[in-house]
Amino acid sequence: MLQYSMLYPKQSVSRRTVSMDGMWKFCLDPEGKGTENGWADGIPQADLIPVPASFQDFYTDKDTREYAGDLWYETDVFVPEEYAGKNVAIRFGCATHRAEVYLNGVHVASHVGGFLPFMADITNVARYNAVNKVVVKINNELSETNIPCGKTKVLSNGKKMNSPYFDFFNYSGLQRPVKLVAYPKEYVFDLTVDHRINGRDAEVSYSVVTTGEHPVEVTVYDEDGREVAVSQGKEGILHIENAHLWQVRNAYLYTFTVRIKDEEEVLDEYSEEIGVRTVEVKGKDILINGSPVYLKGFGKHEDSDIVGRGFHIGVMKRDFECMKWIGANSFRTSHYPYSDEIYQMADREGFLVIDEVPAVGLFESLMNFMEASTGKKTAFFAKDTIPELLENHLRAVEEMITRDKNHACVIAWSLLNEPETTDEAAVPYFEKVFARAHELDVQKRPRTFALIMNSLPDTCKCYHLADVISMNRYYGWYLMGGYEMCDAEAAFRAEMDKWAGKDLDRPFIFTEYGADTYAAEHKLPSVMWSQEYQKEYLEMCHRVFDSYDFIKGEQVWNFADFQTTEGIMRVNGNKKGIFTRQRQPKDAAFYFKERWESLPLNH
Ligand code: GCB
Repeated sequence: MLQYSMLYPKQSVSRRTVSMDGMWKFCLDPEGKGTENGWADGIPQADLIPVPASFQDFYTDKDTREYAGDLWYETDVFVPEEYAGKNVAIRFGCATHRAEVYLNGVHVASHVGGFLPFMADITNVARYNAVNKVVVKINNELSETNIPCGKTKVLSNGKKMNSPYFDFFNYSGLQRPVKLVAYPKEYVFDLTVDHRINGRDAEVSYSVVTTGEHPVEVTVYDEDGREVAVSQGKEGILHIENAHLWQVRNAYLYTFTVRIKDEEEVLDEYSEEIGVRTVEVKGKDILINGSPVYLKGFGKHEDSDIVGRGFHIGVMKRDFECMKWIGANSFRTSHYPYSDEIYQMADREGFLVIDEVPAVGLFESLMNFMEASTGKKTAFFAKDTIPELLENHLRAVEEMITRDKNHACVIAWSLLNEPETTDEAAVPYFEKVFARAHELDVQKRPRTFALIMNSLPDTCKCYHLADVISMNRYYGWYLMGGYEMCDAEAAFRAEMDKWAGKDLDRPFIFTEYGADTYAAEHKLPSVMWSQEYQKEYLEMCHRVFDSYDFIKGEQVWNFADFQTTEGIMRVNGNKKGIFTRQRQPKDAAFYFKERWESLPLNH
């Protein structure tokens, strides 16, 4: 079990949260000497920078944007008198990729992994009714022992540089909201729910973990605030009569309130909005509430102008509006778990989410999208970095599932993106990750991983572990692009025929397919990179998808253009977006709107 609660910070009769977002002090530490120079007590010559945000795109010099190493943040936080006697903590939405936290010079937390929240307990270190100094040391270097994988090299001028084994910019820093939280000594540490539908009624089994022995009561309220079910005890079953189910793009959220009581006194109260629904894979179908669905949507990124990977509530809103307009019903949180608020919104809007752990780059290559198709092998899972990598990977799986398990929107766990699967050494690694996810999730949601181009029916050693087979395929782009499109289609069909021949009786979805497209480029007849080519390419892929009855979803790559490392393969970023980075439609968006609005739910 994790040392801190992953429940989203909420206000209640017993809980307080205060946003710590705003301008923080900031400085880089290229020499890595901050700790020995006493920066935990306060950082020198500090600039001011917004939190939450990635630090990279504010500055106008390249050394800062490309910086790899330690970076320090500092702010003051006032801890009110009324918090004395409670648990007090600082909750970081994330710190990318590893962090050390100090309060008034005292070390209060360490965390490895850049895309999941953690709490720094400051109860015994905080000065009450006073201003306290918070200092966070972050390191953004990539390695093969932490996810996402990459390496850090040193240039001839002595500066370090990150070389990701993945195709998104290594944005980092305090990229998500930070909150000061106060909650009682005896508190609700965790809540887990699982749903069963019984005719018109629903049975929700629940379990609550608290830090004490006082009795627990769980009450369910409908959207009008009416009490519809109540149960006593840390474990039990809530019976909801005539339940409003959470449906795809037609959400209904009940409020589950957990109270720890001492007679009539409420010691702690915690509420979560929960949709009642079931998820299951049966034969070739993905069933939501017993009915098959076809996934229509995107691989996404948390990525936008200026704030980089920083959570921005306005960007989130715009993204959901674009996805609703185009007729999507789903997205994958490629290639890392997103900010909590995005799942809350997906719950509210009825979107289906494939939740992905940041296990990307488990294939040693700077351009795996190219090299995978050449059959390159890197023996990644035979390296001696694997035990430490696995430990970090398993912890990220635990943090993700613990945080996201109650979200109705989360219908599957994606446990890796495009790992090397052609080597037997991958198998034991995969088995451990898949087993852990199964053990942690009481809802036993389907587990998957995104298969890279060289993970073929006759080369992939790991697909048998996936409950849903997720394919990333680029026939007609990285392979046989342009006028060779007819051969691309033939090769694509030949691969799909082989999969069909395996008779796996399992759903397949496309988690990636796409063509880089420059929004300003038009050409008749088409050429690669033009808007016309993107559409022809997509039409070809859809012809293939529509030919196989076991294909149960299409999530195009990508929702929007996004920033990557610079290089000859990328024109200031990846341009496979159906929307531009500013969230305006390319021509393909109108084509998708037409297709998705006319596809039946069970295509
Ligand atoms: C992939 C990766 C994704 C890349 C994409 C591309 O296979 O999973 O991160 O951005 O290809 O566009 O090459």
